[in-house]
Amino acid sequence: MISVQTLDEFIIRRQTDFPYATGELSRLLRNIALASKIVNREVNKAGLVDVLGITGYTNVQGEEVKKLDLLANKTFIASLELGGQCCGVASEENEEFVAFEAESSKQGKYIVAIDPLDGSSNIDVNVSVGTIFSIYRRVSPLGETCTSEDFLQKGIEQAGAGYVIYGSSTMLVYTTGHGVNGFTLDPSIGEFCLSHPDMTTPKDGKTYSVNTGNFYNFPKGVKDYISYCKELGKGSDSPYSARYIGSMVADIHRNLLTGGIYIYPSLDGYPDGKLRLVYECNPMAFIIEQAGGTATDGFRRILDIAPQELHQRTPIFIGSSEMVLKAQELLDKNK
Ligand code: P6P
Repeated sequence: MISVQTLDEFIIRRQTDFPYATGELSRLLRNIALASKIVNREVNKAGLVDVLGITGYTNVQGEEVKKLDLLANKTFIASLELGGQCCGVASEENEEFVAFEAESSKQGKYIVAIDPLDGSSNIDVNVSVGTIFSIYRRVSPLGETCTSEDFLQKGIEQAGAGYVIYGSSTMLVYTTGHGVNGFTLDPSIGEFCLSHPDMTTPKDGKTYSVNTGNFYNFPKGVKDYISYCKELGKGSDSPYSARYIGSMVADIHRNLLTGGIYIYPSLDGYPDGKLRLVYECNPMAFIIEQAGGTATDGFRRILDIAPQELHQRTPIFIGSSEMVLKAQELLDKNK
């Protein structure tokens, strides 16, 4: 009988990684996992009940907000507020961070930044979507409401980060700085079970994920890297593959497992690209680095960038180190 290790059991067992741990980070991770099970239920039945479609609202990004976005946002914020270990949440869906006012919440040691449902444009066409979360120890005093400084820490300060991919199966992948582990949801028991222990990403790969529809709007170095990938395939019996789902979590998850690079660069009209530093790029960069990969903005390590505002964007080159370094080499040539 193969012994199944649930996420709860794993978190508690690994709590010893933190000799001074009081169990609060463990409980916070379990709150996130609980919320993701609820979101998973809604995502899986989205086609059956009226949770699809547009709410008529737009979020701070000016993107149409779909009902599942709102539901996911409320679910994660509620679970984190009820859990008591978190004193506030920043979300893609909220212009300002949410500071929890309950006295018990003000004692929370952590803050969370989250993209509750990334890739939501794929919801209506049944393509994988994801949740991305980033956990920091607060820098503001315990017992007070959290402040913007809590949310504008460099990515290198993260206490934890993870993503949930709602795909052919639902997986939760996370790190607390001691490697990366993946858990697959077993709906028959409602538990995330350890399925991908100690995840590492190949140093090199042959998959490049970038929206080549923007090719003529990319910087020359990015164009040169895409051409380089295509050139390597000429006459080769194992050419590079272009794989782009339009869902960052799904693309990066695949590349983490099989090797590859995901690129969302700056482009004409979007000097900082599209993806947000605080709740998309930093958590994914922490995970990829912990798995042995690399994440930069084309020039600087993502985790070293000091955020200036909550929803700021950054270009991102993330994945297998050899591929990111090659892209960076071509960018440097065209500075
Ligand atoms: P484009 C989804 O909206 C997202 O934030 C990422 O998940 C995805 O990789 C990217 O944007 C897709 O953007 O401009 O290529 O459609």
